[in-house]
Amino acid sequence: MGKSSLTNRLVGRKCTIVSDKPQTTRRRILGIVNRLDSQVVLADTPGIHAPKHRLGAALNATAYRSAEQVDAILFVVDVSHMPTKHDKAIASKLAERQAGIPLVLAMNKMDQLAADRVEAHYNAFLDLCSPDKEIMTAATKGHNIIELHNLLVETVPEGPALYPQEWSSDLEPQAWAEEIVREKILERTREEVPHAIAVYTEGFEVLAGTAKISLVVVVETEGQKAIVIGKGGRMLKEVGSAARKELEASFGCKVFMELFVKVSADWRQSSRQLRELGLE
Ligand SMILES: Nc1nc2c(ncn2[C@@H]2O[C@H](COP(=O)(O)OP(=O)(O)OP(=O)(O)O)[C@@H](O)[C@H]2O)c(=O)[nH]1
Ligand SMILES: [Mg+2]
Repeated sequence: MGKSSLTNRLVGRKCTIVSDKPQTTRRRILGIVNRLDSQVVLADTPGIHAPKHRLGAALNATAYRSAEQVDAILFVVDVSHMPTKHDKAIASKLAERQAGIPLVLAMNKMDQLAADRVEAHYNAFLDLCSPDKEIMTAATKGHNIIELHNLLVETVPEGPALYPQEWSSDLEPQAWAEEIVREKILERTREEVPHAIAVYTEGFEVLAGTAKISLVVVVETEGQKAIVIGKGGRMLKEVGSAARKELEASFGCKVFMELFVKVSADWRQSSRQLRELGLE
């Protein structure tokens, strides 16, 4: 769909992870867009979907909760196809939003839309949700990002800046480490595996200019554990090395990382475990 890709583009740096697997975003992450004369705070959310587990229901709840007490809602759709049943369901929920909250529609993936389909798809999405403002975007190509930013600035009421100018996100370093490790696993796994993974921090300390991070990768079965570890530990090593490099660049210090894999059957169905992982 492109919510996180658009967030990163608008912020101008990576503050939320992106992958080609559905349900990549699991928590609300603020992306703070600072310009000389404005600050726009975006709340990137999980994608609303038909849940298969307690985790999915929790993700939907996070998304809907994030749409409360906001100055505007940015509804991101994939304009490369006509509105789906799913888009319709979200639109009817959005129609029940609190009175006075403007709706901005971002019709993303315009790069995938055939020229002779533009009018039909554009009109279908406008009819679907009657937005206050709309724009077509291509997050991956950076099309219409400045225009979308301007539209948001025009739409939300003026107020004092909520965060320091140098902030671009509200994530703590250890939460960012968890997200980056999960991203590196998402890039390397398929089918059920990406969905069955969660990452949490066991230790995080900065000593003499080095961040020492211990992270646990939770999976649901022994089979998934074997996949994540890989032959002779190769996969886990690759994940750790890619994550470490990226975190060193983002933290600006040396990173020493330890990764452990733990099987926890049915964690996605367990209210207690979802709460412990900060997902419910
Ligand atoms: N062609 C094309 N692909 C895009 C565009 N925007 C996003 N993508 C791709 O779509 C996939 C999903 O993008 P995300 O930004 O993670 O989407 P999301 O809405 O945050 O997804 P969830 O967090 O899983 O709900 C990634 O593979 C992106 O590279 C776009 O404008 N055009
Ligand atoms: Mg996302």
